[in-house]
Amino acid sequence: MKMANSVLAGDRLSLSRLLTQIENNTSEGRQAMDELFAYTGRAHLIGVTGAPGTGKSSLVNRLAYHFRNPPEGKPSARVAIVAVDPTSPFTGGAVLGDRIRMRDLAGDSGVFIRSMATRGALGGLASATSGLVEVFDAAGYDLIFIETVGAGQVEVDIARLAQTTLVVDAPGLGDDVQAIKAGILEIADILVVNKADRPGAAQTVRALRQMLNLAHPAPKVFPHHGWMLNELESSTQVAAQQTLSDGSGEELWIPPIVSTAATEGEGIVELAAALESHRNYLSRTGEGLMRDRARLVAGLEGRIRDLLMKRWQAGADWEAVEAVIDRLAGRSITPAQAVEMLLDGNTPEVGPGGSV
Ligand SMILES: Nc1nc2c(ncn2[C@@H]2O[C@H](COP(=O)(O)OP(=O)(O)OP(=O)(O)O)[C@@H](O)[C@H]2O)c(=O)[nH]1
Ligand SMILES: [Mg+2]
Repeated sequence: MKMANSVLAGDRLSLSRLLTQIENNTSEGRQAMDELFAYTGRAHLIGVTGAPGTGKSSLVNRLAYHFRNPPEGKPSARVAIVAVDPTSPFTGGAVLGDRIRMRDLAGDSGVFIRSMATRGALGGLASATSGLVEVFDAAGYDLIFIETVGAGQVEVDIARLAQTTLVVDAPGLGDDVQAIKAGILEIADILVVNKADRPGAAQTVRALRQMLNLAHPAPKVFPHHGWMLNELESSTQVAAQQTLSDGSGEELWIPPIVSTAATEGEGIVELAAALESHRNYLSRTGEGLMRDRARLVAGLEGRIRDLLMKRWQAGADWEAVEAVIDRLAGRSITPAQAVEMLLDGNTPEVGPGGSV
């Protein structure tokens, strides 16, 4: 059977092989992705980012377990986890020790965990991640967690893949991390203060709330975010408090701050409720469709850039190209003029020193 068909049929070995093909950017992998594309667009893509060691993997483990074993009356979701360039290996849950029987997760056929090292992604990390996510989506995983470390351009690019982005913070990080945080705060849909069992957690919540207030200065926004785990009476309250109107009838999403202690399993129900609430917001307001379009357009633009470059390279007269580069290096033409000459065959009228 073709790889794409086996993946659709739920074969884990084929899925695993296809993921490797995509990481290696092979033509076989690209072909399978084309065949799978029509089956994508159904999963909830959740980015999880934050400084090293804040507890992202522990939280994802807990959330995966929660959605696999939901409270009565709710269907259990299939969960995929992509850990991008983890600084510590994703163990499938061993970090949690015996508290949560992670063997239940590791041996669960409804969970698939994949780690990807930066060096493993030949076609670029963001595009490889996007490929893996698409395959999981087509394979019928309902929730796909994408874990990344840090706050660089790669994390921001990867966050663009996600429909919901969790930014994970923890008490006791240094000032350099505080600076990083300002950058990732902008991409946060939900803020998590993990390690709430540690001293300083309340202070971390306060600091985040202050940064949020700077981002959302409207005074009436104030009471709507920043509630902590202990202030939550029930998970339904999470759903009720997260959006407000900006007065124009448009619904705004205010990132909630959720306190958790992943190792204890505290706050996981509330965090899961916040995730569902954000997903409901995305579908209710049409924002989800907009994000999906934006993601597809970004991918499209990348492909167009690549293809146009290849076409131009294939048709280029390399001697002429060398000659233009010589003039550029000699400062007798500008980069803009060089591009014009190479793409349109135009000769600039006057060079910067009048020496064309
Ligand atoms: N006290 C406490 N420790 C925690 C909590 N959550 C995670 N940890 C510990 O923090 C350490 C890092 O946890 P991870 O889940 O690996 O953190 P991470 O953010 O995925 O780490 P990287 O992927 O390496 O950036 C582990 O030793 C965890 O046991 C928590 O809520 N409280
Ligand atoms: Mg991790």
